[in-house]
Amino acid sequence: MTRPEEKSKVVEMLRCRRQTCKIIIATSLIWCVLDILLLMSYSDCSNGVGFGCSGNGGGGSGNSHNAAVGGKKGALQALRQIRGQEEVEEAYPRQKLKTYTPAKSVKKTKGMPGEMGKPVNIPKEMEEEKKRKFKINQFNLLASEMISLNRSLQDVRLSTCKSKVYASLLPTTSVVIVFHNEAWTTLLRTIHSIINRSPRELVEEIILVDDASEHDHLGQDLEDYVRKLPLPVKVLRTGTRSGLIRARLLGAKHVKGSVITFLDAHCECTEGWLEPLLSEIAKNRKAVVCPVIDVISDESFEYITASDMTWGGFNWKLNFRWYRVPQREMDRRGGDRSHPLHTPAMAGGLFSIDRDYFYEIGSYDEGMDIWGGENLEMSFRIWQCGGILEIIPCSHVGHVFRDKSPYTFPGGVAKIVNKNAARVAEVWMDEWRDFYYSMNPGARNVEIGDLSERRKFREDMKCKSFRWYLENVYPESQMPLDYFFLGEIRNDATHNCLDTMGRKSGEELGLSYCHGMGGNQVFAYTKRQQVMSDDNCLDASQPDGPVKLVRCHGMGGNQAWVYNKLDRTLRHINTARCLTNLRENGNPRLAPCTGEENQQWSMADKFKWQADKAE
Ligand SMILES: [Mn+2]
Repeated sequence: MTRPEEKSKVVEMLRCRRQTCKIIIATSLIWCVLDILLLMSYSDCSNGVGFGCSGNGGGGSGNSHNAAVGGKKGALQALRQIRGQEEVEEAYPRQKLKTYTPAKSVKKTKGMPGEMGKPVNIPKEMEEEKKRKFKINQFNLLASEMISLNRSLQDVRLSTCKSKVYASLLPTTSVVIVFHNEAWTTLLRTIHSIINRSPRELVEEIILVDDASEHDHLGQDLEDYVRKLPLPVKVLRTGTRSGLIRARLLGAKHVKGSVITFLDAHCECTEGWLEPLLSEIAKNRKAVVCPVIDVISDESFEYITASDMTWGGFNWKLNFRWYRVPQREMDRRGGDRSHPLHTPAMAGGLFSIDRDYFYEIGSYDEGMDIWGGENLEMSFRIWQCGGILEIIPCSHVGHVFRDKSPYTFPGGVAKIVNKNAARVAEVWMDEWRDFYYSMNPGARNVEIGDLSERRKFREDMKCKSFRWYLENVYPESQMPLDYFFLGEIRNDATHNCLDTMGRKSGEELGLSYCHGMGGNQVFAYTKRQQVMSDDNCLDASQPDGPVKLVRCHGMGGNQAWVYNKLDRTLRHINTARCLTNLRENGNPRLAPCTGEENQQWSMADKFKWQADKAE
């Protein structure tokens, strides 16, 4: 290159740079102006005087979003969209974001069974074959085989979801699917539904992790099949049975996308499932997000939409359960059902998480085996260590739920699940661990392994207490925040103990020989004057009627009791009667308070420990 040429090049570069500077300054100015406008319109309306406030005084700041009216509304909406994109670009460097085109709807294939998510009916003459095949995976394999791998589904989203606009640039994801002896058709339908219903640009790859399957079709056949798919699909193999956690960690290690999406191997992703998940993470990389998990019937493979009004919780046994979303959370979302829902816990099979955040927040507890408890462990960890856990109501993924697990657990299911849950309790639940142990005394004796690493993580990350979690994330929990007592309630006359006898909500409270083993004989007496056993409370509706176990409502009323430490009576407030052991081995009932021995209940034993703090 000669000198003059070089010089003109330099001049051109300078001009170019000046041009860039001008653009940068101009855009900054524009943003400044927009920011001021935004700040003004979002300024606190609680005093009713902010710009854009409706001016009716005590409207509360919650109304500020609705306060903007008329032409300004549209302008604001546009601003919000730009704002949304800005937020995304703060969390992710521009080069990691991709523009994308939403996937087209999957068209109905005429004549194929199960199209549009309809149930499949097996003809009578195939009943035998159906039964035989059901045993292989514990779902109707024959039905699954009759359905197209590209089956069409209804668009199950709320109408407000369909019109939502997401940022035009989003981070990419890798989908990690772990399987063990999965059926060919369910696994492939999962993969096809991802390919069919995700914006192509946003799925970096699908990573299949085979956890030591024994079925032939999951070997070379699978690798040959996925090679021909229009998306990169990797097949990794653990070699020996490693369990869900270690298999997922292996998959995660190979992820190239910015976000990891974990899915089960028998799912169907629905229209628009991916964008709302990625969008939420793009706005806040510490958000761990789950789709609404719809039900694919294990009997007919019908696609059944699940309620967006349920969230994840757990009981004293640390079983994950779906419960109704409380009004408190509806209010926080301004009554908008399409708005992300803060959930205390996740089911664990299906979720998306920023890849780097997955490791920052402690990935998984590798001391856990096979399956079970890891979802609660992760839920507590996310909340207590500064993340948020959400269900995104605009994202729906179907999952085949089964009554019975088709897998074998080395050493037995109970042993593994007890060990995993005990690790959760020991590391994350502080004093509330005793609810788990008293309900599940067998867990006290399991070998739980070394906890030092996980405890150190909790300390290093300065994670919050379980009390904080119960107060702020899950006030509706079955585990009471403040309680005076946890343990058996013994009658002084007969030395029998209150016993749920394993009965369900609506059934009568029992009484039986005190065995000292916890479980059905464990009750908590709470600051809210409840006598609880797991999610049921002692409940009496008439002065002479039975005392029942009824799902705790936390509203006092029929479930309010006062325990008197001095005369040791347990008095039902509404009826002013006392819990009485009328005759040996009969169910305890209410009777006028006499102070006799058959109304004296002792709550004093080794479990009593939170009394001082609660009083
Ligand atoms: Mn599953």
